Amino acid sequence: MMNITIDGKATQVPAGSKILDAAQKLDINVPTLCYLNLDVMKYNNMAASCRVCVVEVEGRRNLAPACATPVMDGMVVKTNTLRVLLARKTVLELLLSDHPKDCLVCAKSGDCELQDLAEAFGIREISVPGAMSTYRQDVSASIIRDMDKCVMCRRCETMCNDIQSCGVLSGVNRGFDAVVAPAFEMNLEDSVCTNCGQCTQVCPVGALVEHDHTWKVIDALADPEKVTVVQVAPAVRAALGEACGMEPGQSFTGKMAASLRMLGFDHVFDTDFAADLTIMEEGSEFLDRLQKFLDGDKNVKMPIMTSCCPGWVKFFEHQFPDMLDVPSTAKSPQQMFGAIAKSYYAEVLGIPREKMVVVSVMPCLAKKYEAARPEFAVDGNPDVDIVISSRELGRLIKTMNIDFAQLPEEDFDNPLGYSTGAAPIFGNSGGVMEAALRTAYELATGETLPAVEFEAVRTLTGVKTADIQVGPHTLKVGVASGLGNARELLEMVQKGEEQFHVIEIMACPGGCIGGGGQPYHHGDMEILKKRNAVLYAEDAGKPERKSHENPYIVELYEKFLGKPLSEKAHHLLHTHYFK
Ligand code: HC0
Ligand code: SF4
Repeated sequence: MMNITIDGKATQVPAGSKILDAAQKLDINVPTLCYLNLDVMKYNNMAASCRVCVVEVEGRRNLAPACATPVMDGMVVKTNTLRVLLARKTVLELLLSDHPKDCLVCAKSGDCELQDLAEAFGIREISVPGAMSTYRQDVSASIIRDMDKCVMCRRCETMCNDIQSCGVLSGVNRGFDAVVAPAFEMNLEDSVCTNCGQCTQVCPVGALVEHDHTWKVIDALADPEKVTVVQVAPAVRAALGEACGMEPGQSFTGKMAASLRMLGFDHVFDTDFAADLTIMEEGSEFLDRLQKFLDGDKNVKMPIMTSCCPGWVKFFEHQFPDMLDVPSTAKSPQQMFGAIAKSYYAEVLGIPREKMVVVSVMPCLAKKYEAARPEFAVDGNPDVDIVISSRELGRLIKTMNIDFAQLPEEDFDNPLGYSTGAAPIFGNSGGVMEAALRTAYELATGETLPAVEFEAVRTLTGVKTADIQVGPHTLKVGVASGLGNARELLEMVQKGEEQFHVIEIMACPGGCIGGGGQPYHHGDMEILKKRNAVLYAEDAGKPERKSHENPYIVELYEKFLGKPLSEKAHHLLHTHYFK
C-alpha cells in the first residue's frame, strides 16, 4: 500500500493507483473532462488528454495530471492552490477558444461537462485569442457527430474500440486539423458503426449526440388526421424519471404511461407486450431447431442467438458475415409491435395502416436505425414511424410543461399494453435468455417450472455462461453484453472452444438499461445497478411471469396469427439478415 496526503487528508491506496483514485477515495473532487472509470464495463479512459485535473505534487517542478500520475509512497498533493486553479482556468480557456459558443442551442446544454466547468471557474470571457477549427456535420439515422465541439478527450474512441471492439472512431490528422472520425473520414452511416450510441453516453460535450426526433412526434400528435400509437421499451421505465429530475432506482412505469396519455397519444401501449410475443416466436424456433439438432439433422445451426438488439444485428452483419443464418429470424419486439399494430390493431380500429403513426420510446439509438431499415416497411410505409430515446421523451415532457414527479400512476391500454413479468427483464442483460428459458422449459417438458428466477444469468458481468437442465437435456447457455464481450463469446464458438445451445447478446454494457439513449449516467455505475434491480422487482410483482401465460398473447394467436411460426407469423414477425 502507498501512503498519500491530499489537501491535508491522509489515506492509503494500492500500488499502481493514480492520484485521482486516491482523491476519489478521500471524496476530494478533482475536475476532469477526459477521465472516466466505469468498473462494470471495465472501461478506463486514461488518455490524460484534457489536463484539467492537474495538481501540485510536493517536490516536483511541474504540475501533474492526477488521472495519470501514479501514487508514490509519502506523496503530498495539493489540488486547489492558486497555481493549480490558474492552470486549470487557462486550460479551459484554451479549450473554449476553439469551441463554438452556441450553448443556447446545443443538444447537450444543461448536461455538458465543459459548460459545468466554465460555470464553476466563472469564465466570462476568453482571454486567449484563438482560431476556430471547422468540420462538416455528420448525421446518421441515430447519431449526430459535430466535431467542432470535440475536445479530443478520446472517451468515445476508447468506448468504440476497447469496449465495443467496433473500431469506427479514432483520431485522424495532426495538430489543428486533428479530429475524431471513421477511417477515411467517411460518414458514420457508411462505416461499420452499429448505432449503439455508447459514444454519446460518454462524450462530455455535444460532439456526439442522438439524432433528435421529438419535433416529429409533436407534429404527429398535432395532426388530426392521424391515429397515434406509442410503445415504450422495457428499460425506459427504469430510467425515465432520471431525465425528469427524479432519483434513480424507482419504477417510473405508471407515471410514464400517464405522461404519454397527457402528451396526447391516442393509444398508450407497451413494447413489453411484444417482448412476450417475441418469446413465443423465438422460443418456438429454438425448440424446433433443438429437436432437429438432437435428431441428428446436419443442416441445423446451433447455437441459436437472440436477434432483438439492432446494434448487435449490425455488428454480426458486418463482422461475422459467415454466421448470418445462426441468429434467430424473429424480429425485435419493437418491430413485432409495429407489424402487429399496423396489421391486427389497424384492422380492429378499422383504419388503413397509413392513417396510423407508431411512435417508439426506446433506451436505444440503434432502434432509430432499425425502424428505418427498408425490410420493416410495407410499400414504403414503415411499421414504426418515429423512434425517440428516453432522453428525448424526458425533453418532450419538459417541452409540454408536464410535472412528471406529480403525475398519478396509470396503466397502459389493452390489448397491446399487457405483459407478463418475463417482459420487463428484457431490459437487463440476461433477461431475454431468462424469459426464453421460462417458456421453453414449460413448452418442452409440459411441467411447471419450479422457480422462474435464473440467477446465473442475472449479474452485470460482461460474459455469463450456465448449464440449465430442461427435462432430460442440459442446455449450455451464454450471455454477453457489450460488443467486445460478444466478440469474445463468438470467437470461442468459432474456434470450437465452447459449444452453446443458446446465446443472448446485447450491444450495450449491462443491456438496454445502459443503452445509448438513456439519461446520462455520468460515469456512476451504481445507477445501472439500480435500474437493473427495478426491472427484476417489476417482474416479481406481476401476476403472470411467463410469456405464454399472457392472455392477450393467447388471444392474438387465437384470433389472428394461428400458432407460433405459422405462415402469418412468419410473414409478420420474422426477418432475414444481410452482409
Ligand atoms: Fe431493448 Fe428490446 S429489450 S432491445 O434492450 O428484445 O431498445 O428496453 O425495447 O425491441 O422488448 C431496447 C429495451 C427493447 C426490443 C424489448 C428486445
Ligand atoms: Fe439498443 Fe439495447 Fe442493443 Fe443497446 S443493447 S443497442 S440499447 S437494443
